[in-house]
Amino acid sequence: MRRILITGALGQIGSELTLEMRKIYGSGNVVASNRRAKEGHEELIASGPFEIVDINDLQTLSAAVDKHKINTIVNLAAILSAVGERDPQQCWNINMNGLYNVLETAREKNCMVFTPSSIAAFGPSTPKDSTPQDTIQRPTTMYGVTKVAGELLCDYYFKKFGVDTRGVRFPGLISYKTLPGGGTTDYAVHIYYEALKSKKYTSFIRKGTYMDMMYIRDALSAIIELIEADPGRLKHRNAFNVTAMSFDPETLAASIRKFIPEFELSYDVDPIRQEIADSWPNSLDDSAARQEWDWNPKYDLDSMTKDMLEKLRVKLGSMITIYG
Ligand code: NAD
Ligand code: AKB
Repeated sequence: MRRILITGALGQIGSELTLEMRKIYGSGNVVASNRRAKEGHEELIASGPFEIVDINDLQTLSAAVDKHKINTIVNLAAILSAVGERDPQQCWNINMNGLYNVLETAREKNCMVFTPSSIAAFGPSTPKDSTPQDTIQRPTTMYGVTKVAGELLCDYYFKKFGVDTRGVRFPGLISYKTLPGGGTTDYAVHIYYEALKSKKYTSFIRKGTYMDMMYIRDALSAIIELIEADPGRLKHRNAFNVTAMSFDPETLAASIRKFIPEFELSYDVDPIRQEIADSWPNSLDDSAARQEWDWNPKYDLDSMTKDMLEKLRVKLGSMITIYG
């Protein structure tokens, strides 16, 4: 039986993954944790076990694993790209020293570890289109540096110590429950909120900047499917390219206009986040994930837009009419 500890569970992914995993594995078997409790997550905290765990505190992490007889750690605690450029020391400390604590705990207590990498693990010298699974990785952000190093560290713990480590390189994730935590792809979430508030949005990412993206429903499936995948089929383990779509702000606005025809997009480019976006791929080749564990996303741009707008309209109490 799986006994799962999710770190960083009150973030964009964890706040949805916890509830999804509780449906599948049973509420009592999925322990949510975060370095602090946050407002707005009362439902999640009440729906099963919750612990305050800072992954930089090895003793507390280890005690939570013992207390709940954990055999699977899903490590979502991290600092994302834009915040990471503002505070690179904190980014290194949490993304690397925290991950090291997670892996050491897993080694000592015989746990599986899932930890996500990102398209940020690539850099300006990586092939930009249909970026291969195995290719040049020379990222230019601290976040990207920690993501490549994290991929390698997870590979090392598997080869050296036999820890069952697994992970994917997520693209920008789009969701409506919890706002993203300070990344470069966040514009693609904010745009839906503003479309439903004022029918207009000012993008901090320039027209023509393509990045891979994915709807949260597919991201949750990727995590659960890879955790449950037959280890005998896995050749890459820790850094599978996964994607569902690639678009620039104009393409996204065109999709929103199918449902809100008056929607207007303008630009006020943020040079720091633009530079980060320019260093990332336009589109990924995710054939290894498709071959090794049958990865197959369900949402394309328009089906994601429809669901986002419908769900957010209810959440925001928006009176704007959605067509289509
Ligand atoms: P997020 O910023 O929304 O959430 C991170 C959570 O971790 C927050 O609740 C934060 O309070 C918590 N946290 C921070 N430091 C901690 C610490 N030391 N100990 C315990 N908790 C701590 O992030 P997310 O979007 O949910 O991302 C989760 C993982 O997925 C990260 O590794 C991220 O790099 C990766 N990822 C996310 C995306 C995306 O678009 N969301 C894309 C690619 C990869
Ligand atoms: C970010 O923009 O930092 C994240 C990511 C793609 O890793 N969304």
